[in-house]
Amino acid sequence: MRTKVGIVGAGPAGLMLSHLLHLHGIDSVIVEKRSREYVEKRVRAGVLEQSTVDLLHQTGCGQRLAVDALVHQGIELLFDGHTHRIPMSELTGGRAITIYGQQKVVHDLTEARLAAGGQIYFDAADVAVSGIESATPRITFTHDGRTVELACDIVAGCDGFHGVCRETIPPAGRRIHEREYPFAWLGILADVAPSTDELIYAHHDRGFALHSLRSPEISRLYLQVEPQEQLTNWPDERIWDELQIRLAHDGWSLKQGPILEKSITPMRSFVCEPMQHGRLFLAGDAAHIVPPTGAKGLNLAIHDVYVLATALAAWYDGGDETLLASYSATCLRRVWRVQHFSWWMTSMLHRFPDDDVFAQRLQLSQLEYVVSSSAAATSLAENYVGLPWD
Ligand code: FAS
Ligand code: PHB
Repeated sequence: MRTKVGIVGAGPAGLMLSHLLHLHGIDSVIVEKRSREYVEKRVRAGVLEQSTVDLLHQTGCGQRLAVDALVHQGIELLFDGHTHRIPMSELTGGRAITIYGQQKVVHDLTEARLAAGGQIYFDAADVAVSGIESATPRITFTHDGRTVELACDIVAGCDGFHGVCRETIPPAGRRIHEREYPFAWLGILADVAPSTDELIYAHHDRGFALHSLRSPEISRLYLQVEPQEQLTNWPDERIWDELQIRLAHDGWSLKQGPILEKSITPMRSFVCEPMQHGRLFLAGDAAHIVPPTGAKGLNLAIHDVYVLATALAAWYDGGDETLLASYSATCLRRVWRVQHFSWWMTSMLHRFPDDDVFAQRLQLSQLEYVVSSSAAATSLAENYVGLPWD
């Protein structure tokens, strides 16, 4: 088999890249190790930046989003028992966030690709990438019992943090920068109407908590837990009890309901530099991981593939290689801005086990400053809604 761009991974990065390439008239094939059902059911991100939403609409994938999504113009910070609203749209000239589950983004993009005749090999096994330093890299895999060899001009590694593509870059050709945080997030999806109109980020002595949502009927909530915590230690009752304590504030109550899904996500910051090697280009979680406190992972993946698709179009249309050559540098500028913002939000809101009173006073002082200074609130707001793309 042969295609122009072989894409490993059918998550948001791989699907959006294939969709954008199609709009540029560039053929691609996606190779995904999981089933379509598994990929579309994975509960993950929920907050879309303004630029991500704009791209979905501009490229014809925003129909369901326009109906089902919730547009939010602010978030709440809760500390010392009081909430403080950050009026983000007011501070950023009207930019907003949109609440729309990652599963729906993946479903909409999968539908769009298949409707346009896109080729996605789900349930691919033994996926391997080779020849990335040659002009004809290959992706080999097993599908329906057959071994398939896919010859490409370009391989896009969109296979997430645990994928195989990053490791095909020779160790001498890549530098890893990372931070492990001394906590994880326990996330739940609950069949209960949200108890808030906008997201509440809570700083508490017992640890961070977040009240997010998915729809007027479904709530999404998170708790900071120990880094190696096991779900078996967290029966539903204990989860709700802890959320009640950490989210409590005057004149407000948290509604509880059946928990539909729960998971624990470790917290890390991770960057692979550079994000390209020969004919291999990494995008999304294959190249970088951010702590979800800034709601950035999915949005950063979309920006990567927007840059890559634009660079590939310039190369195929006119032989201009400059954008491809600067792909990694272009993406890393935003990656490090988003890494810093995600680290800053995480450092300000979480309980660090070895923090002394001095450190806790610094956190509270930072929070007080952010909610009382227009300049500080604007800095949080413009990063949270997403800085405009270059
Ligand atoms: P993805 O991991 O989504 O997709 C990679 C795809 O590649 C997967 O479908 C995988 O099956 C496939 N793959 C892997 N290895 C392969 C191989 N060898 N061959 C073929 N295919 C292979 N971000 C937020 O903004 N907010 C959140 O609340 C949030 N919560 C998260 C919770 C969890 C548990 C996790 C793991 C991540 C969370 N994230 C969150 C980050 C997440 O949304 C990612 O940023 C986003 O999925 C990135 O998309 P992709 O880069 O496409 O990677
Ligand atoms: C979510 O709704 O899943 C969500 C919202 C904000 C975050 C992380 C996750 O910072």
